[in-house]
Amino acid sequence: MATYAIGDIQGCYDSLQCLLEKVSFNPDLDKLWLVGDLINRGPDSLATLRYLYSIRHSVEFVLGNHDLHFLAVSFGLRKTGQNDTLSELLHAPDRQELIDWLMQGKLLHTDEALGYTMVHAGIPPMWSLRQAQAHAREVESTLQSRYCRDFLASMYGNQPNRWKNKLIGMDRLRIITNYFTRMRFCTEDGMLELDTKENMSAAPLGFAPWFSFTERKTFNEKIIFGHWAALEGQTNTPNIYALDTGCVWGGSLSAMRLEDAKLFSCDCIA
Ligand SMILES: [Mn+2]
Repeated sequence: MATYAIGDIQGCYDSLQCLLEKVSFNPDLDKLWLVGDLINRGPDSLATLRYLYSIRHSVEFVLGNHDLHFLAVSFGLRKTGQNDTLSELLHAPDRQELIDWLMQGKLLHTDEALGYTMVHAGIPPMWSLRQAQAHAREVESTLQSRYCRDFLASMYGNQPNRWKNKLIGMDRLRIITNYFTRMRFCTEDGMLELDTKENMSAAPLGFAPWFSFTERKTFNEKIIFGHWAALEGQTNTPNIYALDTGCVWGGSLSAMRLEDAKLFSCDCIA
């Protein structure tokens, strides 16, 4: 049995199947970890989600910004954008089952025995793993409560852009969600810059990649993340594993076997 962490699939179903064949994935024995952005922008969001749901007992996943966008659209709170490829999924007869499954998604998953933590975008430098877990649970429990619609309606926006323990209500949930699902660049005390999407050398003045701070409280944790295709899988940082290799942009889909950190990939099949 092995555990494979897979980068942002974004509806690239054929590439996912290629990768699973390459590692001889057996859903009865092996586990899949998915870093989020399971759907959208790519060609086959519905097939991807149906397949993952069919093997859900072998899957651990965290929600990405595209997954949350789909949930907001499915609740009628947002309109699809011109680059979205969600309409087949939105009109599928089994969409409610798939939505209900996504609503159970986490923002952070840790396996202490394996020694890895997975998030979609990152963990801000000033949070320990314990604090990050607690803050992730705040959003997860809201998504699974009767306030899920209010949350999805209020989660958009770039403010507040700085963490304070005393933040309450939707402001608090919004910045937690932005850290876990949208962050690339920040300051050491967690001020966010959410506009820049290029690689590390494009850091805006005063900002740096979230994982680059040597005083980061999770410095000794092994962290798997996606979201940042421009990194092309390179972080130059020990214990920090970037798995989004831009499949949906014509790159590749990557997997890491957690037991030995071996990497596998399949070129984009468009
Ligand atoms: Mn993303």
